[in-house]
Amino acid sequence: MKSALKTISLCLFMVLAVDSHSQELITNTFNRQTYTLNGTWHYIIDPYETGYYNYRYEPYDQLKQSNNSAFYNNYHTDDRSELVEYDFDKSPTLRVPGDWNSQDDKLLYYEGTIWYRRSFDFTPADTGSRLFIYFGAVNYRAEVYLNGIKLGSHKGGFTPFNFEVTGLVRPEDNYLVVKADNKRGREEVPTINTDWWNYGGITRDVILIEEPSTFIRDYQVQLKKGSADTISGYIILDNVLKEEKVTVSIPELKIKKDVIVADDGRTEFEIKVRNIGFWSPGSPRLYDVEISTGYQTLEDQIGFRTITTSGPDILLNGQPVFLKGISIHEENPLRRGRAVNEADALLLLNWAKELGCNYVRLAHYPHNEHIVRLADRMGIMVWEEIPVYWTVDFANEMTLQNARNQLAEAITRDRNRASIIIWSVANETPPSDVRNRFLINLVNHARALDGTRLVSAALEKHFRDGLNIVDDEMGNHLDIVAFNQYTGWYGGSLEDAPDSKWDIKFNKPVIISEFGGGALQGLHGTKEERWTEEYQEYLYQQNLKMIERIPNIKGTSPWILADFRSPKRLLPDIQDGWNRKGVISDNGIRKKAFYILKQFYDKIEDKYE
Ligand code: GCB
Repeated sequence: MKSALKTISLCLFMVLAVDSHSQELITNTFNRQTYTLNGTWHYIIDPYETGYYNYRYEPYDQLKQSNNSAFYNNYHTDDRSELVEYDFDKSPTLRVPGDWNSQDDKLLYYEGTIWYRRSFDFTPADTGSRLFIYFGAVNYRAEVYLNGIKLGSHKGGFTPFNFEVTGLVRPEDNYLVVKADNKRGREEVPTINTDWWNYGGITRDVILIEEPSTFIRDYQVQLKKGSADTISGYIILDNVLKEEKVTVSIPELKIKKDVIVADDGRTEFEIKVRNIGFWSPGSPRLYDVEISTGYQTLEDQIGFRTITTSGPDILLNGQPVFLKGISIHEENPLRRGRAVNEADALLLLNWAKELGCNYVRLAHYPHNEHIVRLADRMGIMVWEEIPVYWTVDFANEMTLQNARNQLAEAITRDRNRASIIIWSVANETPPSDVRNRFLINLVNHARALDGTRLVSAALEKHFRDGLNIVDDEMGNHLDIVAFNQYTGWYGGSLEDAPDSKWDIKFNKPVIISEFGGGALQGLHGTKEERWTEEYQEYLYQQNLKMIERIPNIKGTSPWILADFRSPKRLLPDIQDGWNRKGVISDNGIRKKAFYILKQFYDKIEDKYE
């Protein structure tokens, strides 16, 4: 077996198929017939992309595809069309899912290409099945090959993608190869400048999905916008050859509705319901929903709630709600790496619960599906965001298309999660016409993909003539006016904070999407001394006094739940590569500010507890 593997692994670059981008996303992989490809994968560090480009810097993929292309006709002194100088079997291994930076010391700062390979045997349960390989996420760019055949590529480090592999999988000795490349790029999303660690690799689950030849690929089953008694949505079947009957049932609500899917594969439906038990933080009720065809029954666990605004109020199921939140990065500070599984999600959301939160801001990119499914079950409302962060290349059409694609992949994956109440399209982007055009495009895209949720973005405030002003043009286009402000950390006096004056130009709900300051856990001093827990504690006291008085304030998500790694944080003995604004330290210890925030939340009455 070992030698056979070696021989086939040498055929890695025998690319037979045309490069294609990833295909239509399969949703609800949690309830499908799947086989994990997680585990240990061999890896090769390839900073010069030697496995991808030949000595004329021509991609092997393209050489193999087009033997009369400019590539092929380039002058070659000898035949170097296949790489032989590598050996996966003798190479070390990494855990998948997982970032590479935290698994091998020499990869801590690595940004570039790593090749991964996993071998597997597989026999489908049914011989007529279709097979797909699904990646929860690869940061940032993935090129994927199965048994030497290029399946395609994907760009965007935080969203899922899949490829059909029907007919390519054999009973034994399959080898799946991924080129993961986390090089940053000026025109990418995010761009080169971020305040978080650029964790590389196959950071989320990899699975093989087995489906019948015609299958339920995607659907939405949610309360219709503006209605508390009509469930509406759509169903998409893949490979519809004739009209098909599909049944949507919610046994607990005694719903059983037949719909017909025509041969374009898609149908929309509406179902009247009575006595629905709404999802809320105090009662995170999920119903078993079944969608069935003649060949398949797909289950999901779905909560039903409405989320709307009315003037300055956010209404959950028609009742005003205050968002008691905290911002979270997708990182387990205790393991010092990307959060990758349900245990990591539970650690983070349990901390948020302990703080008294009913809401989290999952910053600054879509987190893994484990955490949003857990938020559904734990009753925590969620702000989900795409990494349009700071200064992406707003004038660039490709950058916009990339952001739109990441937004679509996030919404497609999560549109049935009751916990998600807000799609955020950006964080702290500098206002200009070209930026407005970019963001308005994303706002419209989000609304077109999912009209049932609120759309926002974390904006900024500015200070003029003794006034804090929020007048970003985007405020006119968003459902919620959210902005970050760092009074007492990046300027502004803490002493005067409670009396600060605010001029917010929009009659909409206001969320302070970030505030905070850094403290090294265990460092003590006076409240005037930066980096001490006492300074951070005072900063929270004063900011919360200020926030209470901000007109139309309907929630906040301070920065941030836990200290997180950031290459921008250079101060020796204090930061050492960590952003220290966590209310919990990198060893899980609550700082003093944690208790100030908790007290503040505990005293806000909440109808939903
Ligand atoms: C911000 C950013 C966040 C940073 C934070 C900070 O405004 O949105 O990503 O980490 O400030 O700590 O400066």
